[in-house]
Amino acid sequence: MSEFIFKVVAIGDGGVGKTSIAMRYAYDKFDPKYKATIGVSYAVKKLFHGDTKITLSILDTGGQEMFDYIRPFYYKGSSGALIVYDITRKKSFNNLDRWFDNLYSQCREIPVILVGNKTDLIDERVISTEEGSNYAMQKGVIFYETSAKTGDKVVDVMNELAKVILQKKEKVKVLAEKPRKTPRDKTRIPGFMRRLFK
Ligand code: G3D
Ligand code: MG
Repeated sequence: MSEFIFKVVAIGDGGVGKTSIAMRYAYDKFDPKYKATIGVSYAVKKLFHGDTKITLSILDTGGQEMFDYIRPFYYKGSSGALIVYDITRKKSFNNLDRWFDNLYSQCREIPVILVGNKTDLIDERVISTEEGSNYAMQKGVIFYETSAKTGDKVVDVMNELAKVILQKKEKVKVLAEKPRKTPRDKTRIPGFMRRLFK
């Protein structure tokens, strides 16, 4: 059995529900009174993918996104990211380009899932599922809509993110393990020995 620890970041405008998604996923709790302290904290959850044990640690900005686009240290060492917007707030959707640029400027080729949160607020929705999904397609990322309040699709999003991170990791491993057939290897074995084993 193999075991991995993946750090993932949730980014997007303040108030879109990043902390709530992390809380819902890690503790199955939706607590509107929860207010992250300034600084960063992790919500940690273990899961299995086949016989691979994965620990996902979701880093929380602790509200620092309000002040500025978050600092590079926040992204450092991340294996994957959720970029979250609020389906009831157009501005959070319009800012997505900046969040993508911000992330990709720090982490290249990182698996990303776009998340439209707060689907429980049916009457307040201003961004349609189609708009969200078209935008995700244009960016070449997976798309989900969630509700941290009801828990709808939260586990699915995180499982999917863990899956794509793992797939990417395995692809890299396969490439790294590909046997090298270099002339150097050949010359190391004397000719008469190579003929012996033919
Ligand atoms: P952030 O971490 O992205 O800044 P938070 O966002 O998780 O702190 O959430 C911001 C506000 O949105 C919170 O309300 C929270 O309860 C609410 N919220 C988060 N997710 C959902 C959701 O799926 N549905 C609904 N209806 N509300 C949600 P307050 O009132 O504490 O600011
Ligand atoms: Mg937060």
